[in-house]
Amino acid sequence: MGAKSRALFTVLGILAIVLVAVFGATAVGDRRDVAGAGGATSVSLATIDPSAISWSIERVGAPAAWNMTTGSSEIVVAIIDSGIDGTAPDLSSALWINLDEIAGNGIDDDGNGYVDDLHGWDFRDNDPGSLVGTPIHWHGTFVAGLIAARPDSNQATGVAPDIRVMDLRFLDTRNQFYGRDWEMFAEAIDYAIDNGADIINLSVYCNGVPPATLEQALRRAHDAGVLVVGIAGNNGCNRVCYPGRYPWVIAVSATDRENGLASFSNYGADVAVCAPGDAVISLYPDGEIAAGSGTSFAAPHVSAALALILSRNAGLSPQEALACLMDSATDLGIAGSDAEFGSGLINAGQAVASAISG
Ligand SMILES: [Ca+2]
Ligand SMILES: [Ca+2]
Ligand SMILES: [Ca+2]
Ligand SMILES: [Ca+2]
Repeated sequence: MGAKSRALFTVLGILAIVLVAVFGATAVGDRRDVAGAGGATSVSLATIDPSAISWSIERVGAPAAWNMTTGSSEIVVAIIDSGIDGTAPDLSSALWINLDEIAGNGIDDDGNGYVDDLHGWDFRDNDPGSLVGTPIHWHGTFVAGLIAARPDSNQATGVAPDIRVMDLRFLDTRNQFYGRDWEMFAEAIDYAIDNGADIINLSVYCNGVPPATLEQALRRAHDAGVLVVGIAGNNGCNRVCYPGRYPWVIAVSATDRENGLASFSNYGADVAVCAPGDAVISLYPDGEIAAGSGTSFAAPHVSAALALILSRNAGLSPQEALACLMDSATDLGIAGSDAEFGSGLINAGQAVASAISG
């Protein structure tokens, strides 16, 4: 790889954060009235105060979907990102557990090639956990919160609070990855495929064209029936970045509170659907509530909506699940599918309703 392309790949990170404000807990009192179910097995809908659901969760129709399903613990979204703080009360019971692995005994009990991989693997550190080794960036926890935060501690509620998330750390402490990391990226994708993920959330983009290593890994995911959700990118221009641009990746653009395209969101013919990504509310490590912006935070709504569809009907093929989502999306912008919004704003309620077989 030449110096020029290496330079391109060095910026690659995500940097989804156009705008980030961290609020103290008291500043968001109106979001803290979600009564927790307290248990680890399922969310009690009766205890969720509708006024405590954050705007983006409501905007994608999640509360309507929850009348049909809040998610199945059998459905797993692998989050290849900067690592998850699974000690946050809202996330601790949402983590996928590798039932065939005994944690901390120094043995690869399930023989999958990873020792003590209880909740996933930290590919950045090559160790079993995001909370050991190098410090994590907040990005991955924020993504996880949007997908699966449970209203256990009166904080945030994700779109699919009863599914499970697999923690595959790939981005470094600065939320970046580098030109030497493609093999690592592919390994994380293969881990998700081999260990039962139904969906992979890739809130990551780069400004160059990745090597065949990544393309092949994403093709393997597709061939294995794993849905991959990616992002358009945050340059505010007409170009969907890789890996969102691959045909096997569902590219998501970001909308704002007025259902307009967020100023930072890339767009282009490869956009499949859109979701809120401007000043959306989720969790920081340690469970603090914050607002974040980026196409990185639009994609998790889509991953979680797909997870709800599969929770409702596990018999759907990946393509059928995706069709439920795209066909029920609310058209935005010019009539019909367009470069800014794709098929439109996802509607989890209608998508889940349409997921019944027969
Ligand atoms: Ca193992
Ligand atoms: Ca072990
Ligand atoms: Ca680590
Ligand atoms: Ca349109």
